Amino acid sequence: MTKAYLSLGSNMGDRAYHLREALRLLNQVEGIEVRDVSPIYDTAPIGYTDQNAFLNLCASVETTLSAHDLLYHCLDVEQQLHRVRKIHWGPRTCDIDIILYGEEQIQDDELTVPHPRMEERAFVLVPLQDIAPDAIEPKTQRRVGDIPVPDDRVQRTDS
Ligand code: PH2
Ligand code: MG
Ligand code: MG
Repeated sequence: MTKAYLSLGSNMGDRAYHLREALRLLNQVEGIEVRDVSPIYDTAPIGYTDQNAFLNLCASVETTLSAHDLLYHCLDVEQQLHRVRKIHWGPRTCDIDIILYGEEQIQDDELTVPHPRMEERAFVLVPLQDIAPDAIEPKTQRRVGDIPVPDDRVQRTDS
């Protein structure tokens, strides 16, 4: 069993529904158990700023899957939610990124873990610190709770 941390984001349609549905679908996968789920944050878009605000959360999962098989299922759940998106002719509705996979460091064509931009993104760090302040970021061996959070707008919602 490995504990992994995922970042989920949505900025299209019923954003909270997409996040909840993604967690439900992930939890249905054999070998993935969703454990802790952070509060949902309303966050300003980072990178491409000409798009709607996101809802973001982080979730921990216990998994018997390899990191690459976990990634496969994250992309598959995105795909299942993309189908809904296609019906609405909208852009993508749900992004699921692996932030940490145990304390492993992975770098290949498909996957980089820890997520290479996790420290630049308040929308990842703030919810991650909610559920995993004592998790270790293996590159620097720091506690997640000790990583300084960038000053982006993230606003906790009631959900
Ligand atoms: N995801 C991105 C790019 N920018 N900004 C916010 N606030 N939240 C996201 O999840 C996000 C983003 C690419 O995956
Ligand atoms: Mg992403
Ligand atoms: Mg992604």
